[in-house]
Amino acid sequence: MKKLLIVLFLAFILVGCETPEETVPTGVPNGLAPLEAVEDCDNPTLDGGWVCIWADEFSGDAVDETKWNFEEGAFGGGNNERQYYTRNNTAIVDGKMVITAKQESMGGMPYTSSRLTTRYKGNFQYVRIVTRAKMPSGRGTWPAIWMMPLGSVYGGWPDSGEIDIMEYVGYDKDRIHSTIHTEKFNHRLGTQIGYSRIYDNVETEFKDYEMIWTPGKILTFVDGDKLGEFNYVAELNQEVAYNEAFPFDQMFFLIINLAIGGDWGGAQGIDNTIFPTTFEIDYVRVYKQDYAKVDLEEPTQPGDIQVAQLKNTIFWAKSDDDYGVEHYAIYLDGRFYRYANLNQYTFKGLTANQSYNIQVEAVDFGGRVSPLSNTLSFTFQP
Ligand SMILES: [Ca+2]
Ligand SMILES: [Ca+2]
Repeated sequence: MKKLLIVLFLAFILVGCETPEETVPTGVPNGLAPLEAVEDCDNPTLDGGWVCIWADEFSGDAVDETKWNFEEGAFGGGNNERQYYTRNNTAIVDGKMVITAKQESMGGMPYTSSRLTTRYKGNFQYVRIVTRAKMPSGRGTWPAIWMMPLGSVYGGWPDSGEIDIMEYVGYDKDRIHSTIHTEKFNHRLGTQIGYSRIYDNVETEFKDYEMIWTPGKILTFVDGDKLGEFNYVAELNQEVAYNEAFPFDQMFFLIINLAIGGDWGGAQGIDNTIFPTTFEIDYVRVYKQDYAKVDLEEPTQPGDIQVAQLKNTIFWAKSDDDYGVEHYAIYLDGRFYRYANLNQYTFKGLTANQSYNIQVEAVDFGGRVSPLSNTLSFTFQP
């Protein structure tokens, strides 16, 4: 039997040597293949191993409906907005997508405009999005480039999160806003979840509006200047489940719209002399980091597992990694139990009043695994 195994093993090695491309596609343990940039992206790679996986340069004659959906109707965006959204108000002009807001009655609303999404056509997680846009002008305009969750795994808005890469309300000239919405992030902790800053000439010049989203962290930028930073910090979130603080571990899709009026955009009324006004987008490029090339070191040992204030919940110090931790594996009495996306976990359905020895290890995107953490003795509360 032993001899047969050795023969089989040698045969395997020989086969492996003959076709190395097929049997060993990359150097990472989980076999991720290197990313290929899409052909229709004018800037296919960015420093840091970012590869363009989805893009629209708006270079055709019409909106590419293999990439975009129009959301049409008088639904008011949930904010009492005053526009009727129709596809008629969007055109591709000179390499740009132009959304025009007009003063005209349609479907019971006094204005028309457009709203487009990439839902089911461009769904993303842990990406870098670079858009280039020029804001409309005037009191009553409310353009935005933002993201909503593809599935509502943590519940309806805002429980599953919303990422506002940029928003602009025309009555507050040149002030760009960047915000996240979650169930409890701001209320419980008093931490700021929105940022805003004045950038010159946003209504007359195109600027890059950008987001870099990695596990537990979202950064936003205007022309490379960091505007927003949103982090998941388990130590500060002991009283709430991670998803109530930071539900950004799921697929999201992109939305681009120009609202008119509404609770925020219309807070100082609508100036009817501004119409028509346009929101112009030069490009949208979505990048993913090529883990097969940049995620090369194993994560450090997770540290300091502790019992949180939230019932039957533990948290631990994040592991460091050259890219980031995709998930943590939780062990109960030495056996694998479940994965956690962030550095907090709530146990359910264990035996009441029983004590368990808990350890955690970090796993990165390349499949490299950290050393196991220290052991916490944890008693499940009924
Ligand atoms: Ca373009
Ligand atoms: Ca790594």
